Amino acid sequence: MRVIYSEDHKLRDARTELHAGQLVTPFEAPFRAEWILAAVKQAGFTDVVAPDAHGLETARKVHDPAYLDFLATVWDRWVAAGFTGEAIANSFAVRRTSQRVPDNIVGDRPLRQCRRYLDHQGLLRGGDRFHALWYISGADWLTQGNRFAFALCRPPGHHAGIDLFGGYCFINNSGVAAQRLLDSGARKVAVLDVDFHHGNGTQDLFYCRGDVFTASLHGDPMQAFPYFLGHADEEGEGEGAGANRNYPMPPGTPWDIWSSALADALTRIKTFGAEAVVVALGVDTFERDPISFFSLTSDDFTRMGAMISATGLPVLACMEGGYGVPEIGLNVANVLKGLEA
Ligand code: OKP
Ligand code: ZN
Repeated sequence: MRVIYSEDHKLRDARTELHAGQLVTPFEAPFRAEWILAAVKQAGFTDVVAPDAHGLETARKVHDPAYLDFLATVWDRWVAAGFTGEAIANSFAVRRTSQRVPDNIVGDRPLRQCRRYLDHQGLLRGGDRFHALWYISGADWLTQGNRFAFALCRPPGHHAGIDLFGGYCFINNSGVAAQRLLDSGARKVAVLDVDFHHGNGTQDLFYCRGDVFTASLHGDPMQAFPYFLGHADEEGEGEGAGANRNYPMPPGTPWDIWSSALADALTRIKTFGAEAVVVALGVDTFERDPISFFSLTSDDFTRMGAMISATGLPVLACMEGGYGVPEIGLNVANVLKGLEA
């Protein structure tokens, strides 16, 4: 198991999050990666290397280049407009409004589009803009013939769509990694999203494509973020028809129910003909996660890794969610153990 990690994740350190009507300390914060790294090392995964610096070429194939330009410049434009707080959406392009993009940064298209998530989200400031996509070097580790890699990246990525950010995510790490595998010779790959939240961004990236199978197991969007996508009848379109699968599940969902959804997703990934699996690895399905409502135990994460491993496919796990409690480290380490068992 190659573990990929860089201290640069600490550049992403938002000040506030609007949660339940109050500005709170963000759930998605640097301590997460530090706790996870410590637990993973303690569990014996000591092959930890820094990611290679990557440009935006691969990201441009899954994100709108204009969106990437927006990310690259938004903070400077925000400051130039005289604002000192975090860049946050506070005006909404709702139904029956003009789709013209205003010149003012507050009305720029992606800043506007993020509002559909109704999620307070500080924007990238400086050097933290694109480092998370460096972790796609985990894909290259597989391409070189290795079976397992773990990209210990943050911020997470699976809510970032073609030209949208939200839910702590800006660049879709797993999606860019999947693209990288294709560019390196794989004909078909899968992104398996086991984070508690629906991988709406990843679904958006590949919804009309036939070369990437996307599957997401998550809290029912009728009751859980991101609310507006993730239903079972979203199956892909055009070339991508049949290549997206959603498994929305209710509060309290325990391992036996969750794992039958996983078994179904894995069967479909094999039938699809994926040559590798990128796992969008959130451990916020844990029973004591502070912002989620499933009931997985720490031992269940070992079982999860073992089930994924039984496909026989190469696996790149990309870190997504998992919050607040010390067990996030143990739970990630358990998935890695299950993969290698
Ligand atoms: C990101 B990942 C609390 C409301 C919900 C967004 C949750 C994003 C989860 N402030 N905010 O999928 O773990
Ligand atoms: Zn999540």
